[in-house]
Amino acid sequence: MYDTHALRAAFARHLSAMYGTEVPAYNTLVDTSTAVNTDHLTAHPGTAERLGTIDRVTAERHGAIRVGTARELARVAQIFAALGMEPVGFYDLRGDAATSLPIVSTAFRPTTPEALALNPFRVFTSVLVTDDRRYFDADLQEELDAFLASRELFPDPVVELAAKAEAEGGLEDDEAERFLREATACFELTTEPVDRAWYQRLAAISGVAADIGGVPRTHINHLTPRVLDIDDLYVRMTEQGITMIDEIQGPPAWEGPDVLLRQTSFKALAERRRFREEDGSVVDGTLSVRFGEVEQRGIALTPAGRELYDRMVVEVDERAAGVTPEERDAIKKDVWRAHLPPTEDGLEEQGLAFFEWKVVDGEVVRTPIVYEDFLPRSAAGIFASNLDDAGSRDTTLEGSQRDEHWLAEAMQRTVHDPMALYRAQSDASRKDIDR
Ligand code: OOG
Ligand code: NI
Repeated sequence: MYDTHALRAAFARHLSAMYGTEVPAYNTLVDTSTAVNTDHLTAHPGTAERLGTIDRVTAERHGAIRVGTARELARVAQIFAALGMEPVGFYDLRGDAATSLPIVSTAFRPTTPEALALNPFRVFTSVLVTDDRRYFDADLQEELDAFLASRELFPDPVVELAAKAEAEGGLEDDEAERFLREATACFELTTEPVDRAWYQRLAAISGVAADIGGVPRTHINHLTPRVLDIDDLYVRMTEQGITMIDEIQGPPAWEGPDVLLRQTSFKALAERRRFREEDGSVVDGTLSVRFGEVEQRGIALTPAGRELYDRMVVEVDERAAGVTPEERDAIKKDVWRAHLPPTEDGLEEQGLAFFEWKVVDGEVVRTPIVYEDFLPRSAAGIFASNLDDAGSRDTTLEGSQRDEHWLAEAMQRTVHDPMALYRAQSDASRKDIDR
């Protein structure tokens, strides 16, 4: 019998094995991440595991997928529910970024500290907004909706098994193995030909729209290991000849506590795909849409801390317009030192970060709560830096309405508020020590 948590851990392993055969640079990234973590633990035995045990961090991955419709989103939500992964948070990546990103997103992940400790696998999941007139006019929307309605990303048998697993809290061995095989296959790169003209029409608007609506199947876009020292990882990947994007997204490296999430990535090599030409012939070609990403996680910030973070990002933007990535990083550090307390005590005193309390050997010990979610700004940056083309859109038109209620309605599931989850974890730990 595989219970929910065993299914999630096994699914993460299956996906990792599959993705490693599709994108060999991913294996290099995982090996390098493991080496960084081992070395970091050796160098800092007292503090390295403060934000997660080495076993959890080494096994930790997040994936990213992109779907086209509310129905596809609901079906993938059912698959994730079988794995104990629930939708958390609403991210709207339309509008503000320089790159055309006609999507909204959520993250499927375990929601309790116990489940996260057993296996923290999460998937950042984006859904195309086909009725957003800034990107798609009425005719194109109609064609796009018809294309999306004609495909089936998640076949009935796998969705039905997922529903059974959710209802029963797991599956017997043979069904579990079938489910894992079939669910993993849903995210394999297809060999079905891509209609080149259709793909290119969408790519002119948005590379992400083409990756979602220009192809007959979906695929895992990236699978991200977690490291304890992303700066070290960046150097080691560069030394191995892998060209990283020129920035680490999110907070800078500094002497104070790590908060939220730092991420960086590299462009995957062009991948072989088959294309159908306008004359009906099928030819070999390449597409470059998948990439490698890595992350370092920090402390979860309270709403006040998050507001401060957002203000610091604005200040960095104002001061760093037109400068080199190195100068931008130095400015980030400056801004951090000017605004953020340099210690966990300071973060707690000012109510900026979430902590929990435990009794260890009769003493009350405070530990930080790790940030388990994503950052819209960093996500937009990761999308943008891995697209060849910014695409196009008409910003004079009104965007269409999307929010967490739309997501919840589409999936018929609760979309959790990340802040409420951290708050509940913190409050529960206080109650335990008060008793
Ligand atoms: C998702 C990009 C965002 C992250 O870690 O912020 C992301 C995608 O490329 O589909 O993965
Ligand atoms: Ni990612």
